[in-house]
Amino acid sequence: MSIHLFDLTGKVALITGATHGLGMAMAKGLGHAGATIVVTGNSSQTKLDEAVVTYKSLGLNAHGYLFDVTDEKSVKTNIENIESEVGPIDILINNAGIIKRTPLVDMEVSDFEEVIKVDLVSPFIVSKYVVKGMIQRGAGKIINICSMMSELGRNSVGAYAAAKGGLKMLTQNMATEWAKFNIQTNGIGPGYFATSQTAPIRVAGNPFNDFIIGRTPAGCWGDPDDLQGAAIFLSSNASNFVNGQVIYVDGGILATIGKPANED
Ligand code: GCO
Repeated sequence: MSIHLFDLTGKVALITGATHGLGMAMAKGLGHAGATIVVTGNSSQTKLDEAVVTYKSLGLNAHGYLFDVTDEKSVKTNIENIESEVGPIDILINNAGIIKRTPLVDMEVSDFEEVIKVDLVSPFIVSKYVVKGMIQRGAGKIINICSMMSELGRNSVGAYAAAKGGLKMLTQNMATEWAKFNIQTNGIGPGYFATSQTAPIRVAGNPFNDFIIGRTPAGCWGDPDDLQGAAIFLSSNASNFVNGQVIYVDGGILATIGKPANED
Protein backbone atom coordinates (compact mmCIF):
# COMPACT_ATOMS: atom_id res chain seq x y z
CA MET A 1 0.00 0.00 0.00
CA SER A 2 1.35 3.44 -0.95
CA ILE A 3 2.21 5.42 2.17
CA HIS A 4 0.66 8.43 0.43
CA LEU A 5 -2.74 6.79 -0.01
CA PHE A 6 -4.28 8.83 2.81
CA ASP A 7 -1.97 11.84 2.57
CA LEU A 8 -3.74 15.16 1.92
CA THR A 9 -0.58 17.28 1.74
CA GLY A 10 -0.97 20.06 -0.81
CA LYS A 11 -4.75 19.78 -0.89
CA VAL A 12 -7.20 22.59 -0.04
CA ALA A 13 -10.27 21.40 1.85
CA LEU A 14 -13.40 23.54 2.37
CA ILE A 15 -15.56 22.40 5.30
CA THR A 16 -18.79 24.31 5.84
CA GLY A 17 -20.11 24.86 9.36
CA ALA A 18 -16.77 23.93 10.96
CA THR A 19 -16.61 26.38 13.87
CA HIS A 20 -17.56 23.54 16.25
CA GLY A 21 -18.92 20.00 16.54
CA LEU A 22 -18.67 17.38 13.82
CA GLY A 23 -17.43 19.89 11.23
CA MET A 24 -14.53 20.96 13.45
CA ALA A 25 -13.62 17.35 14.20
CA MET A 26 -13.53 16.45 10.50
CA ALA A 27 -11.60 19.62 9.64
CA LYS A 28 -8.99 18.77 12.29
CA GLY A 29 -8.67 15.29 10.79
CA LEU A 30 -8.12 16.60 7.29
CA GLY A 31 -5.67 19.20 8.60
CA HIS A 32 -3.63 16.59 10.47
CA ALA A 33 -3.59 14.54 7.24
CA GLY A 34 -1.87 17.48 5.55
CA ALA A 35 -4.66 19.55 4.00
CA THR A 36 -4.96 23.32 4.16
CA ILE A 37 -8.37 23.78 5.73
CA VAL A 38 -10.88 26.50 4.92
CA VAL A 39 -13.76 26.68 7.36
CA THR A 40 -16.97 28.66 7.16
CA GLY A 41 -19.35 30.10 9.67
CA ASN A 42 -22.51 32.04 8.88
CA SER A 43 -23.35 34.10 11.94
CA SER A 44 -20.50 35.13 14.20
CA GLN A 45 -17.14 36.47 13.07
CA THR A 46 -15.98 36.01 16.67
CA LYS A 47 -16.84 32.30 16.67
CA LEU A 48 -15.17 31.88 13.29
CA ASP A 49 -12.03 33.70 14.42
CA GLU A 50 -11.90 31.62 17.62
CA ALA A 51 -12.20 28.44 15.57
CA VAL A 52 -9.34 29.48 13.29
CA VAL A 53 -7.22 30.22 16.36
CA THR A 54 -8.00 26.73 17.66
CA TYR A 55 -6.98 25.13 14.37
CA LYS A 56 -3.76 27.17 14.23
CA SER A 57 -2.96 26.30 17.86
CA LEU A 58 -2.89 22.67 16.68
CA GLY A 59 -0.34 23.58 14.01
CA LEU A 60 -2.89 23.43 11.20
CA ASN A 61 -2.97 25.72 8.17
CA ALA A 62 -6.46 27.20 8.54
CA HIS A 63 -8.49 30.01 7.01
CA GLY A 64 -11.98 31.26 7.90
CA TYR A 65 -14.68 32.73 5.68
CA LEU A 66 -17.96 34.10 7.04
CA PHE A 67 -20.87 33.63 4.67
CA ASP A 68 -24.37 32.19 4.42
CA VAL A 69 -24.23 28.92 2.49
CA THR A 70 -27.87 29.36 1.45
CA ASP A 71 -27.17 32.69 -0.30
CA GLU A 72 -26.12 31.89 -3.87
CA LYS A 73 -24.49 35.28 -4.56
CA SER A 74 -22.51 35.13 -1.32
CA VAL A 75 -21.46 31.54 -2.03
CA LYS A 76 -20.29 32.46 -5.55
CA THR A 77 -18.29 35.45 -4.30
CA ASN A 78 -16.69 33.60 -1.39
CA ILE A 79 -15.76 30.53 -3.43
CA GLU A 80 -14.05 32.89 -5.91
CA ASN A 81 -12.26 34.63 -3.02
CA ILE A 82 -11.16 31.33 -1.44
CA GLU A 83 -9.82 30.01 -4.73
CA SER A 84 -7.86 33.21 -5.41
CA GLU A 85 -6.65 33.80 -1.82
CA VAL A 86 -6.01 30.23 -0.61
CA GLY A 87 -6.04 28.06 -3.71
CA PRO A 88 -8.25 25.79 -5.84
CA ILE A 89 -10.60 23.71 -3.67
CA ASP A 90 -9.73 20.01 -3.95
CA ILE A 91 -12.05 18.72 -1.22
CA LEU A 92 -15.50 19.97 -0.18
CA ILE A 93 -17.31 18.74 2.92
CA ASN A 94 -20.91 20.00 2.98
CA ASN A 95 -21.40 19.84 6.73
CA ALA A 96 -23.36 23.01 7.62
CA GLY A 97 -26.84 22.12 8.81
CA ILE A 98 -29.63 22.85 11.23
CA ILE A 99 -32.35 20.82 12.90
CA LYS A 100 -35.76 21.83 14.20
CA ARG A 101 -37.45 19.26 16.44
CA THR A 102 -41.20 19.77 16.01
CA PRO A 103 -43.97 17.25 15.21
CA LEU A 104 -44.91 17.67 11.54
CA VAL A 105 -48.53 18.47 12.33
CA ASP A 106 -47.38 21.45 14.44
CA MET A 107 -44.51 22.62 12.25
CA GLU A 108 -44.71 25.99 10.53
CA VAL A 109 -44.23 25.74 6.77
CA SER A 110 -41.56 28.43 7.03
CA ASP A 111 -39.62 26.32 9.53
CA PHE A 112 -39.88 23.25 7.31
CA GLU A 113 -38.64 25.28 4.33
CA GLU A 114 -35.71 26.69 6.33
CA VAL A 115 -34.48 23.20 7.28
CA ILE A 116 -34.71 22.08 3.65
CA LYS A 117 -32.92 25.24 2.50
CA VAL A 118 -29.97 24.84 4.87
CA ASP A 119 -29.64 21.04 4.93
CA LEU A 120 -30.46 20.18 1.30
CA VAL A 121 -30.38 23.24 -0.94
CA SER A 122 -27.12 24.69 0.43
CA PRO A 123 -25.05 21.57 -0.34
CA PHE A 124 -26.33 21.90 -3.92
CA ILE A 125 -25.46 25.63 -4.06
CA VAL A 126 -21.95 25.25 -2.61
CA SER A 127 -21.21 22.15 -4.70
CA LYS A 128 -22.44 23.89 -7.87
CA TYR A 129 -19.81 26.63 -7.47
CA VAL A 130 -16.98 24.41 -6.24
CA VAL A 131 -17.43 21.64 -8.80
CA LYS A 132 -16.89 24.04 -11.74
CA GLY A 133 -13.18 24.26 -10.87
CA MET A 134 -12.97 20.54 -10.09
CA ILE A 135 -14.37 19.76 -13.55
CA GLN A 136 -11.81 22.10 -15.15
CA ARG A 137 -8.96 20.44 -13.20
CA GLY A 138 -10.27 16.92 -13.73
CA ALA A 139 -10.23 15.97 -10.06
CA GLY A 140 -12.12 16.57 -6.81
CA LYS A 141 -13.72 15.11 -3.70
CA ILE A 142 -17.17 16.06 -2.44
CA ILE A 143 -18.54 14.71 0.83
CA ASN A 144 -22.11 15.40 1.96
CA ILE A 145 -22.86 14.95 5.65
CA CYS A 146 -25.98 12.83 5.78
CA SER A 147 -27.56 11.30 8.87
CA MET A 148 -29.33 8.31 10.43
CA MET A 149 -32.31 10.28 9.16
CA SER A 150 -31.14 9.62 5.61
CA GLU A 151 -32.42 6.08 6.27
CA LEU A 152 -34.76 6.24 9.27
CA GLY A 153 -37.58 8.43 10.52
CA ARG A 154 -37.98 9.67 14.06
CA ASN A 155 -40.73 11.61 15.83
CA SER A 156 -40.27 15.39 15.63
CA VAL A 157 -37.48 15.52 13.01
CA GLY A 158 -39.55 15.15 9.82
CA ALA A 159 -38.14 18.18 8.02
CA TYR A 160 -34.58 17.14 8.89
CA ALA A 161 -35.26 13.57 7.70
CA ALA A 162 -36.73 14.85 4.44
CA ALA A 163 -33.61 16.99 3.90
CA LYS A 164 -31.11 14.28 4.86
CA GLY A 165 -32.95 11.64 2.84
CA GLY A 166 -32.85 14.00 -0.11
CA LEU A 167 -29.16 14.69 0.52
CA LYS A 168 -28.42 10.97 0.20
CA MET A 169 -30.09 10.93 -3.22
CA LEU A 170 -28.43 14.23 -4.22
CA THR A 171 -25.11 12.58 -3.35
CA GLN A 172 -25.92 9.70 -5.69
CA ASN A 173 -26.90 12.09 -8.46
CA MET A 174 -23.78 14.23 -8.04
CA ALA A 175 -21.76 11.00 -8.32
CA THR A 176 -23.72 10.05 -11.44
CA GLU A 177 -23.07 13.37 -13.18
CA TRP A 178 -19.51 14.16 -12.01
CA ALA A 179 -17.64 10.83 -11.74
CA LYS A 180 -16.65 11.07 -15.40
CA PHE A 181 -14.58 14.13 -14.46
CA ASN A 182 -12.66 12.13 -11.84
CA ILE A 183 -14.71 13.72 -9.07
CA GLN A 184 -15.77 11.34 -6.31
CA THR A 185 -18.94 12.34 -4.48
CA ASN A 186 -19.90 10.40 -1.35
CA GLY A 187 -21.57 10.89 2.01
CA ILE A 188 -20.90 10.29 5.65
CA GLY A 189 -23.86 9.36 7.86
CA PRO A 190 -23.07 10.07 11.50
CA GLY A 191 -24.98 8.15 14.13
CA TYR A 192 -25.67 9.81 17.45
CA PHE A 193 -22.71 11.97 18.56
CA ALA A 194 -22.01 14.08 21.60
CA THR A 195 -22.31 17.61 20.15
CA SER A 196 -24.12 20.87 20.87
CA GLN A 197 -26.77 19.80 18.35
CA THR A 198 -27.62 16.73 20.42
CA ALA A 199 -27.00 18.29 23.81
CA PRO A 200 -30.73 18.91 24.44
CA ILE A 201 -31.52 15.20 23.97
CA ARG A 202 -28.38 13.86 25.66
CA VAL A 203 -29.21 14.87 29.21
CA ALA A 204 -28.59 11.99 31.67
CA GLY A 205 -31.89 10.47 32.76
CA ASN A 206 -33.57 11.75 29.59
CA PRO A 207 -35.46 8.73 28.18
CA PHE A 208 -34.09 9.51 24.72
CA ASN A 209 -30.51 9.47 26.03
CA ASP A 210 -31.13 6.00 27.49
CA PHE A 211 -32.91 4.93 24.30
CA ILE A 212 -29.98 5.88 22.06
CA ILE A 213 -27.45 4.12 24.27
CA GLY A 214 -29.66 1.01 24.15
CA ARG A 215 -30.28 1.35 20.42
CA THR A 216 -26.57 1.67 19.61
CA PRO A 217 -24.75 -1.71 19.66
CA ALA A 218 -21.56 0.13 20.74
CA GLY A 219 -23.60 1.24 23.77
CA CYS A 220 -22.54 4.90 23.76
CA TRP A 221 -22.78 8.25 21.99
CA GLY A 222 -20.10 8.78 19.35
CA ASP A 223 -17.08 11.03 19.85
CA PRO A 224 -16.85 13.55 16.96
CA ASP A 225 -13.23 12.50 16.35
CA ASP A 226 -14.63 9.06 15.37
CA LEU A 227 -15.63 10.69 12.05
CA GLN A 228 -12.09 11.66 11.07
CA GLY A 229 -11.18 8.31 9.52
CA ALA A 230 -14.14 8.26 7.14
CA ALA A 231 -13.56 11.91 6.24
CA ILE A 232 -9.88 11.34 5.46
CA PHE A 233 -10.66 8.18 3.48
CA LEU A 234 -13.27 9.90 1.31
CA SER A 235 -10.99 12.95 0.85
CA SER A 236 -7.94 10.92 -0.20
CA ASN A 237 -6.62 8.82 -3.06
CA ALA A 238 -7.77 5.77 -1.09
CA SER A 239 -11.34 6.40 -2.34
CA ASN A 240 -10.63 7.21 -6.00
CA PHE A 241 -13.02 4.46 -7.22
CA VAL A 242 -15.70 5.03 -4.57
CA ASN A 243 -18.75 6.97 -5.77
CA GLY A 244 -22.25 7.65 -4.50
CA GLN A 245 -21.75 5.77 -1.25
CA VAL A 246 -22.75 6.87 2.24
CA ILE A 247 -20.45 5.59 4.96
CA TYR A 248 -22.43 5.28 8.18
CA VAL A 249 -20.33 5.93 11.28
CA ASP A 250 -23.04 4.97 13.75
CA GLY A 251 -21.78 2.46 16.30
CA GLY A 252 -23.95 -0.16 14.59
CA ILE A 253 -27.40 1.46 14.82
CA LEU A 254 -28.35 0.70 11.20
CA ALA A 255 -27.10 -2.90 11.55
CA THR A 256 -29.71 -3.91 14.09
CA ILE A 257 -33.42 -3.92 14.90
CA GLY A 258 -32.38 -3.22 18.52
CA LYS A 259 -33.02 -5.25 21.66
CA PRO A 260 -35.37 -5.28 24.64
CA ALA A 261 -34.30 -3.03 27.54
CA ASN A 262 -33.70 -6.08 29.76
CA GLU A 263 -31.28 -7.73 27.30
CA ASP A 264 -27.51 -7.16 27.46
C1 GCO B 1 -32.08 13.77 16.54
C2 GCO B 1 -30.58 13.93 16.40
C3 GCO B 1 -30.13 13.31 15.09
C4 GCO B 1 -28.62 13.30 15.04
C5 GCO B 1 -28.05 12.80 13.75
C6 GCO B 1 -28.31 11.34 13.60
O1 GCO B 1 -32.74 14.72 16.97
O2 GCO B 1 -32.55 12.66 16.24
O3 GCO B 1 -30.21 15.30 16.46
O4 GCO B 1 -30.68 14.06 14.05
O5 GCO B 1 -28.13 14.60 15.25
O6 GCO B 1 -28.58 13.50 12.66
O7 GCO B 1 -27.67 10.91 12.41
